[in-house]
Amino acid sequence: MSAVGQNPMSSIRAKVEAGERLSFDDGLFLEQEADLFTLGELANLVRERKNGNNAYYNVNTHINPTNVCVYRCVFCAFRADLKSPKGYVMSDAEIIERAAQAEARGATEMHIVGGLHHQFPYDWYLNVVRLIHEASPRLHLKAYTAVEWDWFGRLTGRPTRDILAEFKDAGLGSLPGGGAEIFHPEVRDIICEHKADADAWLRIHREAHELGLRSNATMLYGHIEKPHHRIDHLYRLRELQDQTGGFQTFIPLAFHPDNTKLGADRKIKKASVLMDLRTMAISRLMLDNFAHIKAYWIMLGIKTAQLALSYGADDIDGTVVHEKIYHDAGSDSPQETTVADLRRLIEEAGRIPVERDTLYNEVVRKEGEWQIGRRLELV
Ligand code: V47
Ligand code: SF4
Repeated sequence: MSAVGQNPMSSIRAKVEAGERLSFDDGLFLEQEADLFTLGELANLVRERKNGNNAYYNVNTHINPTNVCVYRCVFCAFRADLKSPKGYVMSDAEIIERAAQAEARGATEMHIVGGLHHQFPYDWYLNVVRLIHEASPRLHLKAYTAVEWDWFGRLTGRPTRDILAEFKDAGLGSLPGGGAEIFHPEVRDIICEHKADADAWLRIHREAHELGLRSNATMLYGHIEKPHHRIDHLYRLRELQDQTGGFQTFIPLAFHPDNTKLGADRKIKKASVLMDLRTMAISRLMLDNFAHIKAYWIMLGIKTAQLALSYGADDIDGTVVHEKIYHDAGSDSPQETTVADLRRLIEEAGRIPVERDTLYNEVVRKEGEWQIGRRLELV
C-alpha cells in the first residue's frame, strides 16, 4: 500500500483513466509488479484514445548503402570491418536503381541508414541523399540516425545543426529513431561505448525538431538492461518531447542475439512474447506525449505485431524490402511483405488499416497513382 493507503495499481489506473501523467516510480511499479492483462487493458485505453481503431502502415523500402563501420557495438550483427569479405559499399548506380525500383512499387518513403565507413568523407553521405532526391523526388527520405549525424560532426568539425540544415536543403525529409539503444551510461558504456552518448543523441533530435524536421525514437531492450534503465530511457524521451513536440513515433526494438558478441558472451536469448508485449504497453503508458507507438513487424514477427496492436501499438511500419539489420541478427520474419498482407494482418487484429506517409498524412491510391490525403490527427 502507498503512503496514502492506496494500492499503487489503483492509483496508476486512476491516473491513466483521467489522462494524467505517470511518474518514474509508477513506471518502475508497472515494470516490476503489473500483470500483462492489466498493462494491455490500460495501454489499449490510451492507444484508442489517441488513434481510435486505426492501425497505420506505409509503403516503404530500406537501403543500407554500406555495412562497413568504425564502431563495434556489441549487439550489432550487421557491421563489417574495413577489410572483411562481408563488407560492401553500394555504387551510385545501385543506389539510384534501388530508388527507382521503390518508386515503381509505389513506395512513399526510403529509410536510409548504414555503417560509418573508415575512409569515406562527409560528402559521400550527403551524395547518397542528393542522388536519391534528384532521381526520385517524390520519395520521402528518412535518413541517418543521430549516431550518424554525430559522426558527420566528428568528421567535419562542424556543428550538427548546420549539417542537418545542409542535408535538409539536399532533400532530407526526417530522421529515423535508431541509435538510441539504452541512454543510461551503466548500459551504454558496455554495449556501444564510443558512439554518440545520450546527450548527443537527444541534442541532435532537438536540433532536427528546431529545424522543422520530425523524427522517431527507439529503445533496444532485452539484453543487459534493467527495468530502471528502460524507465529512465522513456523518461528522457518524454522530457525532450515536452520541449519540442517533434517526435512522431516510438519504436521498442527487441535485441536479436544471433551472430552478435553480446549474445554470445552473455548467452542472451531473444526476448519472449510476454516481454515484447509488456514493453510495448509500458512504453505506451509512459510516453503520454507521443502520438504513435510502432510494432515493427520485421523485428517482432507478424504474430506478435498483431497482438501488439492491442497492447498499445497503433502502427506496424511498412512493406520494408531489403531489411538487413534484423536478418543478419537472426530474424526469421520475411524481408518484405505486400500491402494486401499488411492490411489483412491489421484487419485480423480487429483494427482499421490506414496507409500513411512518413509524416502521418493519409495516402490515397487510385489507378496505380498515389496522392497525399488528409492529415491524420496527432494527439
Ligand atoms: O539503432 C541493431 C537496432 C536500430 C540489433 O525510425 C538491433 O521508423 C536488435 O532504428 N537486435 C536500427 N536491434 C533500426 C531502427 C528502426 C527500425 C525501423 C523503423 C525505424 C523508424 C527505426 O536497430 C539500431 C539498433 O538500435 N539494432 N542491431 C540487434 N542485433
Ligand atoms: Fe555501426 Fe550502427 Fe552497428 Fe553500431 S549499430 S556497429 S554504429 S552499424
